[in-house]
Amino acid sequence: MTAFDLYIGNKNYSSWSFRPWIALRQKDIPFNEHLVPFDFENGNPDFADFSPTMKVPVLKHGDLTVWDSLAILEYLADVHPEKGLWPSDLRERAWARAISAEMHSGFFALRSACPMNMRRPVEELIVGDDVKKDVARIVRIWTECLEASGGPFLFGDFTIADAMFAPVVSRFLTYRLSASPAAARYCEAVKSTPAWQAWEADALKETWIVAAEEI
Ligand SMILES: N[C@@H](CCC(=O)N[C@@H](CS)C(=O)NCC(=O)O)C(=O)O
Repeated sequence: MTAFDLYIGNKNYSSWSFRPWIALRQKDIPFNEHLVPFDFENGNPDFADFSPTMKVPVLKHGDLTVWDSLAILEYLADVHPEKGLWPSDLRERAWARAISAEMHSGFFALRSACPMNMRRPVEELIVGDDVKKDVARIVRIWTECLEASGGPFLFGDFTIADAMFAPVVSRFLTYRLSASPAAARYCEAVKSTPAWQAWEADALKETWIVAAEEI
């Protein structure tokens, strides 16, 4: 089969890149990784070589280019139906898609106040009401899914929904955003995956600093 080539940004900060990467690794789908670091001032002109939007992640599969993290994950699910990237049950799949879309198009307060930054020492961050509202909604999503599925992941086994929320898990842990025991158990389950551990080990070795993400 034609190889997948995944273009990503800095592992410490690139929350969107983390989503397809963790899904590919967690589902044992082989791929070639191309890490192209951001240029913090002006954007990296090298992104023009592979990305129609000058953003990452981008997936290349033969002569096909797919950009946008959720579109990449959908494509991987289409190419590898046997990998269980979406839940097999119709109703669960609908729910998984709904929460993935909600994640993809929302939670702006959380995203801007609490950037993904795996190197940042773990320390509680005092956040405003808008972030608290996002956190409460996410905890509710996770709790409802975990109660219905029994865990350890949102729909039992690891799916695209977990990949979509992996960067949020990172933020919850780094900034100690929730005291919910269900959220803590879920964060631990995602963080314990071999795929997370491999990404984080690489992120911790990076030395690039994006000042805007260091809050
Ligand atoms: N909706 C897009 C967002 C992609 C995105 O914003 N990527 C950021 C990195 S996490 C980026 O490439 N930024 C580079 C830049 O803006 O120069 C997706 O889900 O892939």
